[in-house]
Amino acid sequence: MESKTVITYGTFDMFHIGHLKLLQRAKEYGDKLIVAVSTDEFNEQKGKKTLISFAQRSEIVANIKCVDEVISENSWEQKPDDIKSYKVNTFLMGDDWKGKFDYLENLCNVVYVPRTEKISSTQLKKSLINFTSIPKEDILRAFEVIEVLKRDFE
Ligand code: C2G
Repeated sequence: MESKTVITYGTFDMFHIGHLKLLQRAKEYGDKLIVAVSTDEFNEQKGKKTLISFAQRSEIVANIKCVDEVISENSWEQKPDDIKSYKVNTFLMGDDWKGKFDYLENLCNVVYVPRTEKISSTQLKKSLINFTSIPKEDILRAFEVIEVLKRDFE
């Protein structure tokens, strides 16, 4: 039976369950999943700040069980060439991109799947920032309380 190749693109910063579910859904559309990970330079073009470097984001994605190959995403324009050179049958993205890549329909199937709710790298970064906004003395006080509790339970 002819093998079917699926491709998807993304930053995959602070890898989380939403990214994993997306990749697992993508793999349902074929037997080879290629993931194009946005480079740090391309993320600058996208105006996207990332915490984790391209090298680490690529290594994490490459080690996800359902991922067969990782390539770099360096530009918006590379998708048609990638689809042709990798003989892609299906291009898949989360539905926050719905409609944005329909122009690829003359090259392969274009599929948008529902995003996973209540999780995003942006939200994770925001909660990290909120933590830094807690007054230092409150954090120190919390550590004092923990010390007392530890003594009580020894
Ligand atoms: N995603 C998801 N659920 C979330 C978060 C993300 O399904 N809670 C999906 C997105 O819809 C996308 C993929 O996971 O399909 C990667 O998301 P990002 O890392 O945010 O990728 P993005 O910055 O949108 O880059 O050329 C396309 C761009 O490179 C996509």
